[in-house]
Amino acid sequence: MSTRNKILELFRDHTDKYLSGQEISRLLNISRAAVWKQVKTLRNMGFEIEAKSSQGYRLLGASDRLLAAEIKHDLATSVIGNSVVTHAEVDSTNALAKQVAEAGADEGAVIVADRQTAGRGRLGRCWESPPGVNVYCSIVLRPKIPIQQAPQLTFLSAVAVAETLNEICNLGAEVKWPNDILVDGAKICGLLNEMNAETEQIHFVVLGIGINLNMLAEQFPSELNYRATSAFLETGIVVDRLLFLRTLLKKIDAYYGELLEVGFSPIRNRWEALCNIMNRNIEVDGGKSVTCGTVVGLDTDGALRVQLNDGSVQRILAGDVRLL
Ligand code: BT5
Repeated sequence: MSTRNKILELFRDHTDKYLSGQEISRLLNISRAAVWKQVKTLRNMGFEIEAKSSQGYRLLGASDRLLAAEIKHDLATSVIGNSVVTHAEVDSTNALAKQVAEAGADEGAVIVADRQTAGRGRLGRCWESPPGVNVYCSIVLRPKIPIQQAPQLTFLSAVAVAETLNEICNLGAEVKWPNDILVDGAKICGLLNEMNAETEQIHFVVLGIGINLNMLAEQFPSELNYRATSAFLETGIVVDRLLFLRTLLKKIDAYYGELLEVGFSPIRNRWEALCNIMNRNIEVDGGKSVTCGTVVGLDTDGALRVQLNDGSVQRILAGDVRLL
């Protein structure tokens, strides 16, 4: 952890009293000049730090910039967020998470960026990632589950994001098979889960999550081929990104533990309850063929189960779903 984050953690742990420069320098084994320099930087970052002569410093208010120490503080998760790294700017949090996973990062490592310069969607598409408004994060997992079950993690993250949007932002978010979260039909979140595995063993999975929280209409690219939205555009209320991300990480942690312990059923039930196409007539364009039928559920490998007119049930593994 950087010196700055260590100081921040000390402040967070002692909001009820002043910490003198001398005390901080002793606790962290740094010079008093270094303490002063870091306090100045934290103030520039938006932290309100009171200085009282002969008593010391005290944290009054937190900045909205997502910082590792703030995210980790009292997070009380068992796996997710064991390590958290935040960046002002990266090309893609998924790319970085894959690098750290390949270098041996522990399960639960979280990479967060304020801005992405090359945020990635599926199939080489881009994810628009302006600074200061949204959440872009990637989580490294090393689940001991069969490879065929890896898609369960996409549904797990979809449920966690939709529930967090509904709880924190009071939205009626729905999940769209396989990897989108929608509000009134407009995309508010995209998930990009990438796996590194061989034959029967998963080395790691990176859960990539991009959520539009405070994004303004003019920050969306004009050439979007479908409707997109943000929590702010839906409610007119600015979302506390830190509170949102911490709630989301706790939820993912709880659901991940549950998945490993009791299996996919509880996640599947929650996903089906949040899914806007359950028991409805749809058309799936799979590229080569189009399937029409009624959605009857989700399989353990993430396939969508669609009942055809003749009563048989077909498993859809990929394609674009349209409501009829
Ligand atoms: C996705 O792809 O929806 C997955 C997006 C995952 C983004 C996260 S952010 C953190 C992590 N690090 C990364 O580099 N990526 C992940 P897909 O279903 O292919 O949708 C991409 C399409 O969504 C684009 O082609 C645009 O049409 C549209 N789009 C781009 N930016 C958007 C935004 N901010 N909000 C809504 N739609 C967007």
